[in-house]
Amino acid sequence: MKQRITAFLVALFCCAIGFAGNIQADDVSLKPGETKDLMLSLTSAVSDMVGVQYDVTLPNGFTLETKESTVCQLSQNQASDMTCNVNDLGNGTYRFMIYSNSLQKLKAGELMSLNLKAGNNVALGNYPISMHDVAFSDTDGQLTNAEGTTATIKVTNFYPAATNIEIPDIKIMSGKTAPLSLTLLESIRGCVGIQFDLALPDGFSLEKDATGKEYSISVYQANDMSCNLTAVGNGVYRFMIYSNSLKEFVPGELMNINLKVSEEKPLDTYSVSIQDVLLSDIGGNAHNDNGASANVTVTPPYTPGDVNNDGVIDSQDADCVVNYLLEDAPATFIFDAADINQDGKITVIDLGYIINLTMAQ
Ligand SMILES: [Ca+2]
Ligand SMILES: [Ca+2]
Repeated sequence: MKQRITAFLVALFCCAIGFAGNIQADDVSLKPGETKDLMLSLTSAVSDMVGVQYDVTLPNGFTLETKESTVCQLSQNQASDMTCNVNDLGNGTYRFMIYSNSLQKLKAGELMSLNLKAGNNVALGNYPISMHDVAFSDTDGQLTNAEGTTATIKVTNFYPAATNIEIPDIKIMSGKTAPLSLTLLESIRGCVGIQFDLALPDGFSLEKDATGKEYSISVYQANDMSCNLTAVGNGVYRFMIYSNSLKEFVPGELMNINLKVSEEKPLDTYSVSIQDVLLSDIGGNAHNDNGASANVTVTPPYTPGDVNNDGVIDSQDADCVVNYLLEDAPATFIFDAADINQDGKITVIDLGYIINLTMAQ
């Protein structure tokens, strides 16, 4: 094997003989932050060759990711005894040396694939990736050069599916405030910001919390996120959330909004919606998201833990929950007051909370 490599290296310094083929790649489309296979191919079969060497130069912002601890995956189209060496020459250039240990010919078609990754902050547009300084070495130590080729990397929009924002149904006590939680189903990369309108029915409003804001950005998101809030009128509030450093919006909790309902609002279920959702990238390209809506149910006033609604939290409330769990429902049982953890079920967990509350009285 060592001799083969030596013969190959010696051949690279010998003079060229005629055209033997070339290395090429198909154009590839990527989103910022995405990794994709980039297949390199031979334009024609190359017989009696020890191997081929070529350089691949990536544009700024792109890298090759390793897969099974190498960046070079040889195609199964080629002989099974092929070996690939790769050297990172710096400045985005990688040198590949592919050789067959048994002098089998290189077949036309797929040669090897690379895991090409676009950086999170790569701007949308077209970028060249070049295969150059191609040299084929034959069994006599003769060298054939080829000029190489260029393919195009198209960095396209980063947008997730058109429905990416979700809000769950919630209950809110008459005259009180409850958090409305917004979540993202997919990450959003290379995004300057998200803008959306929150439409509330009559009788609902936004309430400032102890920090003086009507909302809080989730701790799961980048810590440099900012938010502007504008009352558009007619119960519509416009939120604009943006990252100063083009950080990724990660899937999961995005923000909580402090929703308030007036005491006069009849006990019923109402719909709140997120609409006119816009995502914008650094190129000013915009994308619409379908938004979301949720049911908000206004419940009678109650005190969490005061299950029998007699104005105090004591052992009778714990007894009520025990009876409820034993399917011996008490005459007065305020479900929402008993469901302390608000998961829609009465369990021993709620009983534990209530016993805790009675001891705190
Ligand atoms: Ca009570
Ligand atoms: Ca519960």
